Amino acid sequence: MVNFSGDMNGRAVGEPTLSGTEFRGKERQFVEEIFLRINFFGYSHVLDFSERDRFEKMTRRMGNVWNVTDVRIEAGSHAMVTSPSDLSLHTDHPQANVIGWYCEEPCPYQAPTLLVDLGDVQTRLSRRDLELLSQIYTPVPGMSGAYSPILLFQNGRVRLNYLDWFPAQGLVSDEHKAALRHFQELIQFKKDNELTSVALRKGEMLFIDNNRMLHGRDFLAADTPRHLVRHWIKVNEQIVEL
Ligand SMILES: O=C(O)CCC(=O)C(=O)O
Ligand SMILES: [Fe+2]
Repeated sequence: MVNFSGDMNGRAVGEPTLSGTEFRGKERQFVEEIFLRINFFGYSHVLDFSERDRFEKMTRRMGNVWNVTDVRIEAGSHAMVTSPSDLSLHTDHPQANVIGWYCEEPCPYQAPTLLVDLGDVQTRLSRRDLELLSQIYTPVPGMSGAYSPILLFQNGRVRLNYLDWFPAQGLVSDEHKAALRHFQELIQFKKDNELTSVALRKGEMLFIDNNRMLHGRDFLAADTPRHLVRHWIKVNEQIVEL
């Protein structure tokens, strides 16, 4: 099993939420606590107000921040993320193994970020389906024309890349189509039964394992002031025996 940082041996992780205030001045420990939660729950939600500068320092500690995006509505935007559209559950660019969001301005009517954990996909689908999913490709968000397999075995774990806004490639047999359908049914089941909604308040942060969790949101009003800052982070993974 891969651990991004730190060691979970003997550690009780408790909740996916953390108090930002409690870790003022203890930023190294703060980052470790966030990683523990990302490993355990697939995400971590930092409650209470932090400055944007603190978020930026934190993500730089976490790894290589190679893309920064303002997630807010831009008139006439062609990019889904900056349009008022709902976003069905998806992953972002697979090389962003952690995504961090900082809430500059919340949505007055609470448009939450929706999360589904696929960390157990290997036990929920048959071996054959997993193999077939590694032969089906979906687009890589933010890189027009680039595709990546839905499922990839990397460093002993599964790395997901999934998006349903454009047709998948590689559906060459009925077996492939069935495997994709089983994957989509699993997502729907989790959406109906195990959905996590995180409505960020001003100054709060959310971190997810983007190779494991899917995220999305409902429609936004065209005039919402909602503004999240998104960092795509390439974390140097450590492989540890647990
Ligand atoms: O607006 C959101 O909550 C998430 C949007 C999204 O998919 C992203 O920032 O990658
Ligand atoms: Fe996204």
